[in-house]
Amino acid sequence: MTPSFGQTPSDIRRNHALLTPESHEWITQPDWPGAEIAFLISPDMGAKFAMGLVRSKGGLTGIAPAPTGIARFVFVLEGAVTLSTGQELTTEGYAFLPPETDATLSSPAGVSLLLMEWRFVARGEIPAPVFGHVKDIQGTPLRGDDWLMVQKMLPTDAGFDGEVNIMNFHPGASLAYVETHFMEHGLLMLDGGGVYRLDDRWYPVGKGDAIWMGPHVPQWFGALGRTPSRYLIYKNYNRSPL
Ligand code: UGY
Ligand code: MN
Repeated sequence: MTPSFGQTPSDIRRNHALLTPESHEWITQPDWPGAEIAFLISPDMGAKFAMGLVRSKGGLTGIAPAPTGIARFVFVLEGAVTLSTGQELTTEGYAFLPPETDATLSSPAGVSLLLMEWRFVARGEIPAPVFGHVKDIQGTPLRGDDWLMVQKMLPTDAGFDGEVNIMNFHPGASLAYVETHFMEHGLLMLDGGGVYRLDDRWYPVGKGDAIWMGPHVPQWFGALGRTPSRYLIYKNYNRSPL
């Protein structure tokens, strides 16, 4: 292993953070027997949600649902997951498990997952779980730009308090303007790379990098290179700031 001499591209600021893979701290947790978790984003840094990577060499057995009131979103990065409710998720398959969902999660062999959890803000009835696969989702151009296609993994009706999307950029495509909004983001780069502007800083980013964007942080991404870039992005949504 090459010594880092105290350097890392990871950068944790008041309203945003970049978390690069070589700085991840893998821990065990009683709720996830057989797994190691690297929590990358948490309320301790100012976020209202948690995002982590879960990995297991030997598989997972009967991982219990999230605690009361917590919604869980699981995205398979590598391997396969089965739910006690019968669904099987393969690589790039996902599950949204609203609070009080009675589904445990298992994995027959080595697996790697992205995990998002947040305190669910209900409006009317709590929605049913959602299961799907990225390959089955039709993309739509963002603001009419078909070099930037968005795949929405969750329904957009008022029962949902968040969205999780895959953003697909052709090389050279970018967000049309610097966004500023009160909603937060948790992001994982899935492919490609480019430059992410967060607040008044510009970060080179690539596959495996994770980002937290806090409320109102100015944000912009430009995709670089010869191959498309993709990222998964969570956003609290459909709810007023008050
Ligand atoms: O949905 C969004 O707010 C998204 N366009 N933001 C982002 O990619 N940073
Ligand atoms: Mn945004």
